Formats: sequence, structure tokens, C-alpha cells
Amino acid sequence: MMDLAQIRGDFPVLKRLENGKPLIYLDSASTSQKPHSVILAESRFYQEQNANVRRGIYLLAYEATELYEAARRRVATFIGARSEEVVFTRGTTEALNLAAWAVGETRVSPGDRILVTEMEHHANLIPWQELARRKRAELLAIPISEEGHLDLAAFRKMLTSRTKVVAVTHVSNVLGTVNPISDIVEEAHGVGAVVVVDAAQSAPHMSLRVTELGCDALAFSGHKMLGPTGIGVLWAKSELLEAWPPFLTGGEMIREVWLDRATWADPPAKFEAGTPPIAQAIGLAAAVEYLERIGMDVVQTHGRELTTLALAGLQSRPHVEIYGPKKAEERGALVAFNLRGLHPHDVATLLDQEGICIRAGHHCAQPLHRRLGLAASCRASFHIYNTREEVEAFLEALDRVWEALR
Ligand code: 7TS
Repeated sequence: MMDLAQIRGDFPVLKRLENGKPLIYLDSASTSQKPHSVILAESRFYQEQNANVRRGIYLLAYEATELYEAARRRVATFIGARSEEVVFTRGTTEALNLAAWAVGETRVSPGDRILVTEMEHHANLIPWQELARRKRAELLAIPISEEGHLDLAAFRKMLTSRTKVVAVTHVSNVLGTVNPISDIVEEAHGVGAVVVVDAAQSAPHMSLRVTELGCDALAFSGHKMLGPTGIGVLWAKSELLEAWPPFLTGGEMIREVWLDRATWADPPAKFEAGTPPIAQAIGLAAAVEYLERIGMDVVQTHGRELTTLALAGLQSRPHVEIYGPKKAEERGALVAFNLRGLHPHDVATLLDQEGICIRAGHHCAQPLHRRLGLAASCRASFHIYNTREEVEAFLEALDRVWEALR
């Protein structure tokens, strides 16, 4: 059993009052709050060890490098990977840009096929659009069903010997859908395509084992999983990292440099040009430690309980339209919805006046909203520090919004 009061006590921002009422933060899918241990790990690094990594001869720099590499090992263990396969990036967006660039340079020729899905966040769509444009390849989106599941029969029909890559989100940031990655991988590998997974919404909430998923590359952000902003991860299989050309070039990613050419360092350094986000990596390691202490199974169960409660509450209100799977077991810890005839921004603004933070907009998934026939939606999302009482307060506040605006 987890002690929710104790957990909440670990998150300083939750002590904030909005108009005398406690803050209710239901936007963790945008960015999660940070526990004290993460904030402390970052500031302690600046106070006690700050030096650049991989270059200093002195003890301070050695310690900084050790902490940075220990962070990499910790993150690798968290996803069941080897640390030389973990590249630190600024976040999911940069990681996916790197993957799309490198896949393009090594595998995609004119006329080849790139598959994405209708539910991708722009971060896992636009890099592939740009790749398709650059290489004159064909970009196709796997369609979704009315309930927000991927149409796997349609996916199978899209696979040909020219399909070189399938880029898919693990958990949709709008529908909440958990996609069957290992099934997708099996089919994709059948035609020799690589699979790149956007784990931005799954890494914060469930135990990830890259070997079980079977994918070839996977990206996530620190800031959605209790860690700092400015740090993310691209995991990829060693043989890919060996074959891929560097994405950014400059210091620290080289082996030897002449005026007219250079050779590359081994991965992951090959993909970490310049001074990396050192304090942020150390903060991310503290976030991983925090999540592991609670246990990812407990984190997932808690998210599911709150999602079940929110889904039931929203479903019982006839003026609420919900997007995505009806069952919490088929979802990540979030629910997107609309109140009939009301603009999501108005709903979110009135909730904000009660100190309740939800997201309203297209959530960086415009093609998905267009597919759903919507301009925008509201989204409530949860993490380990949210309570049942907060979900109930949100549902009651939503009734007041409906009475005020209907
Ligand atoms: N992929 C998914 C599925 C996401 O949800 C997000 C961020 C990203 C990629 C990009 O992550 P970043 O850390 O590089 O920005 N999603 C959201 C969201 O749903 N609301 O705000 C950010």
C-alpha cells in the first residue's frame, strides 16, 4: 500500500493555495509535478559537484561524469536496456527527430513507405512528414476505430516490402489508448521494417521493458515522469546506434578531427554533441529512483483507479462526450472529453477559477482532432500524487461549469 498523504507531502507545489483552496493539478500528461528529491538532486549537483563531463582531469569533473553516467545506468535499468543504448536528449521531441533523421539516412529511399498512426502527437508525426518529403517517400497513417483503437487489419494491409519504418505512440496523449506494441513489432519485423515507439505517455505510468516490447527505438521525456525539463531519452538497439550517422555534430561526439573531416565517438556519445543536460540527467535518475521506490505497478494501478473514477463520473453525465476507449484498463491515466456545445477553453478557464488545472486545446494532435470531428477537447490527466477526492472535486466543479455555461 502506498501512503498517498506522504507522497503528496513530497511535492512542494501541491502546498499551493488558489483563492484559499488547495491546487488540484490534473495536467500531468503535459508535465508532471516534481518531488523534493528530484529538485534536491539537481540543486545539490550545482552546489557540490558542478563541472563539465567527459573532459576534466580534476576530481570535480570526474565526480560529475560519474554522476552523469550513473544516471544513464539507472535509466537503462528502468527500461530493461543496456546503458550504451541510452542516449540523453532534450526530450521526446528531440529523440524522435534524431530517430527519424537517422532512419531516413540509413533506410529510406524514394518510393519507400513510412507508417505513422492517426493518433500521433505532432512530435511523432512531423519528423516523419519531413523525412517523407526529403526522401520522396510515401507517408501513410494507420487509421483508428470509433473507440480509438488502431485498426490492425488496415495496418497489416499497409505493410509491404517497401515499408521501412513504423512510428507509433505507446499511449495516446488524447485518447489514452494503449497500443499493442509487441503485436505491431511482430508484423512490422515480418516485412523488415523498424519500429520507433513514442513512450512519452507510457514511461511515466507503467513498467517498460524494451526487450519485451521488441521495438527498435523508443523515446520519452523526463519532465512527464516526475523529472526535470530539458532531459529525455532515446533508447535504440546497439546495431542501429552503430549504423546511424550523428544528428548534431560538434564537441564530445568525435573520436578524431582534422580540418576537413572527423570520425565519431562510439554511441551513445556519438549522439550527445556539446555539453549535455548534466543536472537534468541527475534529476531524472532521482525521479526514476522515486518511481521505483513506489513501484511502477503501484503507479499504474493508482492511475487506473483515478481514471476509472473519472470515466465513470463523466459517463454518468449525459452532456459529456468522452474520447477513446471506454474501459480504464485499455487506457493510460488520462481522459479527454467535451461538454456538449461548450468550448474547451471556457470549461478550462472556469475550472481554473476553482484552482483546478486541466488542459484544453488540440494537445498537439490536430490530425486526431480533425479525425474526431473536433477543433479541441478538454483533458484531465493524473499521476501518483492525485487523489480520489480531487477527481470527485473536478467532477463536481464540472457540473457548476455546465450550469453556468449551458
Ligand atoms: N509524444 C507524446 C505522446 C506526448 O504526449 C508529448 C507531449 C510528446 C511526444 C512531446 O514531448 P516533449 O517532452 O518533447 O514536449 N505531450 C503533451 C501534452 O499532451 N500536453 O502537453 C504536452
